[in-house]
Amino acid sequence: MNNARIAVKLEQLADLLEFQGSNPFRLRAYRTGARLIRDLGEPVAAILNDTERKLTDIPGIGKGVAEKCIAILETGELPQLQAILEEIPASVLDLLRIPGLGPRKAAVLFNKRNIQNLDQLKAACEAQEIRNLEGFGEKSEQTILAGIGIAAAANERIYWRDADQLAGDLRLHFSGCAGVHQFEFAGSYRRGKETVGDLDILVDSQQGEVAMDRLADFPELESVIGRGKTKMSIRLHNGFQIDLRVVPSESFGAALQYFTGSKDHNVAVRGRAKQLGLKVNEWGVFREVDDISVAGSSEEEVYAAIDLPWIPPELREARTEIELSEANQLPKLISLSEIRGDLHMHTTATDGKATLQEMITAARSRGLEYIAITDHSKRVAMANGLDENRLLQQWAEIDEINMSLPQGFVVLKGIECDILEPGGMDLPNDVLEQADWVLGAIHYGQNQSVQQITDRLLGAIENPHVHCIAHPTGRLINKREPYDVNMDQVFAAAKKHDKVLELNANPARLDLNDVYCAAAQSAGIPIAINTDAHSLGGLDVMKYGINQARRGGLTGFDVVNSWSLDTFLKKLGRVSPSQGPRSGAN
Ligand code: DGT
Ligand code: CA
Ligand code: CA
Repeated sequence: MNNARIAVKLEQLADLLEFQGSNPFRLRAYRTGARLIRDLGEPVAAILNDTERKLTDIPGIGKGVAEKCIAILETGELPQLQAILEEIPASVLDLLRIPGLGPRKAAVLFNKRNIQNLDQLKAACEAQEIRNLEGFGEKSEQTILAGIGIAAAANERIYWRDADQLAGDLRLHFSGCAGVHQFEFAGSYRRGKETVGDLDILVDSQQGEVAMDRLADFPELESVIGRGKTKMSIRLHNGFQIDLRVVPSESFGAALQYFTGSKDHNVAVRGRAKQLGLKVNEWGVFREVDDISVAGSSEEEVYAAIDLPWIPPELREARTEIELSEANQLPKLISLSEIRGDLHMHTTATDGKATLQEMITAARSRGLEYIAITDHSKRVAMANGLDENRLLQQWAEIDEINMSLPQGFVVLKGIECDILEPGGMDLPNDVLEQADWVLGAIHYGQNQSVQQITDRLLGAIENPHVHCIAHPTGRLINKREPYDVNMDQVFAAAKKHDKVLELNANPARLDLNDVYCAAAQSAGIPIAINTDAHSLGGLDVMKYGINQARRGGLTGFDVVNSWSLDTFLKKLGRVSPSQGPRSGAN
């Protein structure tokens, strides 16, 4: 039982209780507990098995949540959740995923119209049966129909972060499995895609039965979908699918290439092979004339057989990678170890869970050389956003801390300043100009017209004191569409005014997306990959941003927080748009 699965059960319980109209205070405890458990650096079981420690020692985890964790670990189930699911079908949870619907309205749909799932809701909207319910109207029908797509996708695809956790569990489960010489994940997971539809495992073994038996023993298994001589598919308790394929060593590279995809990339690979008189499939690369194998055991071999340098999986989307590879101009993709700074994070001054000092200590222990503290500005009253006085006070505190820090670590004075609904910044220029680093961000009025949203962003970019736009499109993967915004104009303005755009590394945001990262790169707009941490654990999401950056083809040259502090500071001094160290093409 991993932490993610415990967290999911707590979240489901909270959702269903909310659906039933329960006390919000109790729900918040479950949701907070779920988040803390998900972000825990070790399995819950390890803490429970340790006589020296208690779950309730973790700030934010109370007795109720701790008892539920114990029940889940002991029985695999949560009795209270089971009881509710006797009355309400689990499919109503899908209704809650529709942006803007919320548990209360979903409850009306269920109680008054017996709507239990997305298909029924879609049909009812199309038949215009919803508009007459209390609290609903014609507009709600349209909003719901638009949101059903997001809810359905959320049902089918999980965040890369969650796939990664599952992949870790599977890898561990297969460790020491007899006869398994190589074990790799392929598919969208290996390509680092922001969401993953299913996990594809590839095993190099002569004993397929043994490997498949091992998969059949995976604790999260719900059912076996199919099992043959060399392949097997299973479904997990949470509905997620795992595919396993067993191949011999001499085909392992070809199979890894084939099942990593993407489909379109493979079409391009096969087309190129054909021109060379070769045939590529999951078993190897073969000469068309006599079917003799020329490659297969490694991916490098497979690409070499069609006269190409190996292509990193993140780029295999049939965009520009074949041409770049052909010209030997594949970018040297950014890696986590190149990151030196983190330019977006919160503290307890606003909605962060850790103090300024704790964030600094945590950032230092993660090997960073500089960070910017960027709490919210006052417009975000819900998060206790900072007004001028509190901000200046925080900056004074940072000045003092900087003087006591050893060489090699610097805290920059920043702010995540709201871009107000009518346009303009939430804090006056004479305050912003004292900052080292100003993020402009939209949190309100996200449903405005394309013209309004675009003008607000352009206004922020044109403001001489704003350095960077945070989460530029505002999307939340599987939860909220991006703003209606003209990104061509945003890119043009960022270029003209020499501004940075953020790639927010939160696994639910990953905003800019991969395609926009590539567009920014070709426009010469630098990117800051930031964690937007609201807790100490929040600093660890950088790796998800790195995935997305790699998919966008970014190198250290493109990413400002991979630069040395000196180079980055020169950039802030607006010396010139391209002061970064050129890591160049390899
Ligand atoms: P996902 O699972 O929806 O996130 O995306 P993928 O890319 O992992 O897709 P998946 O799991 O259906 O298949 C993994 C890879 O295997 C895919 O990227 C290409 C390859 N593949 C799978 N089925 C076929 C097929 O029928 N034809 C071809 N050419 N390739 C396939
Ligand atoms: Ca897949
Ligand atoms: Ca698959």
